[in-house]
Order: sequence, then structure tokens, then C-alpha cells
Amino acid sequence: MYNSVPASKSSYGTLIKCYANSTAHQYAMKHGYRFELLDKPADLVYGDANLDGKVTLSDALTVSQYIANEEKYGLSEAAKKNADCYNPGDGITGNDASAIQWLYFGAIDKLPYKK
Ligand SMILES: [Ca+2]
Ligand SMILES: [Ca+2]
Repeated sequence: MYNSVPASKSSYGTLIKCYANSTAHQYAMKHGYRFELLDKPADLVYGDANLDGKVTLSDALTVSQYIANEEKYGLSEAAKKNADCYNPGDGITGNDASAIQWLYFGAIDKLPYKK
């Protein structure tokens, strides 16, 4: 019966948002919390630092801001992967912001740019 569910585990209780089969997902099922499955992490789109699906100058700005003030302009893990589009794996630097601009202005025709 619905009414017999304790208040703490009712439909108004904690809602855990998690990825399928993640630790949080298993925790929610084990302890009876409500949970909502998130979509899979966004696919890697080199240069798309703000995760809007397009590579534009906004992304170069997003990367520049992140470099200037990582605490204020933090990026999600997916965004960081996208942002590291110049020599992927070497971290996010001014070169990554530049590579986005190069692509936008047509100096290069695709990302990632490897040197
Ligand atoms: Ca973008
Ligand atoms: Ca890089």
C-alpha cells in the first residue's frame, strides 16, 4: 500500500540523479531512494567547451575563462574533455582556446589539432 511507505522514503523523499549502474544508482536501489537516471555523458565533441553541441567563439571564451579562473569558471568533466582540443591529453591551455578560434576562422578544418 502506498500510504504505508514511511515518509522518508515516500515519493517526496530524496531524489538521486545518477548514471545507470553507477555507485549512486546502486546506493539508491539498495536503500530504497528514488532515483532518476541521467542521460549518458555527452559524446566527445572537440572544441565544444560549453556543451551546446556547436563549436563557436563562445567555446574559446569558455576555455579562456576557465584558464584565467578555474574556480569561478569551472568546467564539467565532459566539458574539459571537449576543451582539450589542442594536443588532447596535455591539459587545457591557451592553445586549446586558440585552436577553437582557428577552427572558427577557417585556419584549420577540424579538431583536435595535434602538433
Ligand atoms: Ca559550444
Ligand atoms: Ca590541450
